[in-house]
Amino acid sequence: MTTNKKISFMRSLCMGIIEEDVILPFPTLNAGEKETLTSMIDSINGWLKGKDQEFRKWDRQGEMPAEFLQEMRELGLFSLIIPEEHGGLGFHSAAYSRMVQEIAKHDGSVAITAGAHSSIGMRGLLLFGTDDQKKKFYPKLAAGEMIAAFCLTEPGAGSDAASIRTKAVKDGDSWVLNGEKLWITNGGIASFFTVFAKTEGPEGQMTAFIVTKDMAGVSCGPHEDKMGLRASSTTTVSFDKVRIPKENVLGEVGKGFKVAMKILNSGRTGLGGGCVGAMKKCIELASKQAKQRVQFGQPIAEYGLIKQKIGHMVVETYAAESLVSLVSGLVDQGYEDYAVEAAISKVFGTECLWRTADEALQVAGGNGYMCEFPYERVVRDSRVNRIFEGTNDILRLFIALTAMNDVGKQLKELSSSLDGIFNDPIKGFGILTDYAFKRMSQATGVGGAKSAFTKLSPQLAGAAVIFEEGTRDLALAADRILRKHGKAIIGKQFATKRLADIMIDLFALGAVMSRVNSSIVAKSPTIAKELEILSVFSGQVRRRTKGNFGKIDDNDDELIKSLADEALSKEGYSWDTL
Ligand code: MYA
Repeated sequence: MTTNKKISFMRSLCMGIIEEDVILPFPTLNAGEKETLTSMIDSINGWLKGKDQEFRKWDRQGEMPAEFLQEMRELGLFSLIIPEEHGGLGFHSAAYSRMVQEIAKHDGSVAITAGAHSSIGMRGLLLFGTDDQKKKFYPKLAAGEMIAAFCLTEPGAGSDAASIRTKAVKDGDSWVLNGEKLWITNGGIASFFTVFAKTEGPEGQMTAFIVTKDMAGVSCGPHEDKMGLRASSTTTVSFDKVRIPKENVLGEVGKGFKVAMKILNSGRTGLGGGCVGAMKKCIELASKQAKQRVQFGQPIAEYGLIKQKIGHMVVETYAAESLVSLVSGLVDQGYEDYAVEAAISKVFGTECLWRTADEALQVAGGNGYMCEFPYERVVRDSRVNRIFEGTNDILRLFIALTAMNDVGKQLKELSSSLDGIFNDPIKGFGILTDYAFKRMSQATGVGGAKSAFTKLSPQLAGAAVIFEEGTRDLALAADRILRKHGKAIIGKQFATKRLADIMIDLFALGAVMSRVNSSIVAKSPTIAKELEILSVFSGQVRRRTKGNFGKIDDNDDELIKSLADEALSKEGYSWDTL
């Protein structure tokens, strides 16, 4: 059993190393949390069930009534991650993610209101707060007396988070804050803000602060008119000469960028859980609709193309659920470096939900397009998931470049140790064989006696081969791409995205394998169907990764760039048929 909690499964994988102890066995909730979670889920379902018409009304109005927010407070929806001794439910990552899942089954706006509070709004306090800060704010946050918001994004700083211009200047024992934040979830209802501002010091340094609504100079703009999640509050938040006591610095002065990233990493399984909940809801809606709707003399559920959609929805939901549960399990087990894994779970979960919501709407046909039914709302609500909490594009670059950075370091070490290879054959020999052995084991361990998996049931042998072949090819591809482009890889976004897509697929497959393996060990009654899911998903991963590996050398990247340049220069399409 590995005890090294510093290992990142995916960063190792890119070097061709499969750390099976990190993903096996599949994580489970502890008994205490399970019990609290179950009773909380019962209360939530009892309370939210049958409120569909109200959710629809609030979506159209673009606002959630104050009485409903009050009910959310009373049910403890703002206390989810706050330790029990401070009045909260004390949920860790997996239980929290599962809770957001349950809320999201009912309504996206409710899920985001509760989720933005816990996932990002007050998570900095949980991760970096001092005892005094926790003592002061936890009780109010747990009661929902204070609702929290995360203030990073600005008019000129979205994906490029380091380019914020909000500034805090030290003045005696306090800081003076000036600036404006944009698209702040919960902005209009929050009174606790985690705010990031540039502070003096080396270029680009920022610091995180706790700002409260009662401080003079804090104000918020009107509710934004959004495509989806319309009943949730999104506003600008402005700071005009706001005086912040030095006790409200969160984490270290000048280390705010890392604070922001760690909050986002840690909160990502909340959004993942929300996506899984919405997907389960889509399956329920689409299945009922398909059985009720009769065309050409029989329920449309009997038709192959409807079954194809619902079957794929099931596979994607199982895969996303496995991935999100695995990542939250890693967080709960104390793994320190899960940034890449968390980013993968965000990208994968949000894209699975997008496809699932679209297909559920398609199954419902004309009804799906009518606002009277929930499908169009789920589609609108789920669109932003691919944009906020780090766009999926920027996260793909983060996923692959982090891995490439590791491989680059390894190559650099190798090449510098080869400098004196002929003068010192023994040293050189050792390093070369070590390197070659790693590469060889990638090439020959696949599926055979040397398989990297020692804890998998033989029923998973087929999937294990796909995983190991993918790992070997991933490590070789990372190596090859880096040798080809060197540092210029940063500008090679097509290649980087391909590598990220391969990593995403492999990690999702690893999560599904781990879960199915645990079901086999537990002799789960549903195992036959789970093996069917594994069979479909591993086939998809094999085909997709093969396609992506092939495109590393055989692609039309330059042509696509040329066509984009044409459209950009003309600011439109150049070939009208008239
Ligand atoms: S909140 C706003 C979301 N905004 C973002 O996510 C911003 C996205 N941008 C970034 O993440 C960064 O700027 C990127 C780096 C990644 C682009 N973990 O030179 P660098 C380290 C740990 O690459 P940059 C919202 O949307 C890196 O290793 N470390 O930096 C509301 C390096 O370290 P070192 C990280 O090029 C959503 C250093 O930082 C990470 O400037 C509401 C500098 O790196 C990382 N991740 O850009 C959602 N990244 O110096 C609510 C970088 O040591 C959800 N580093 O080498 C609630 C639930 C909902 C329910 C849903 C219902 C369906």
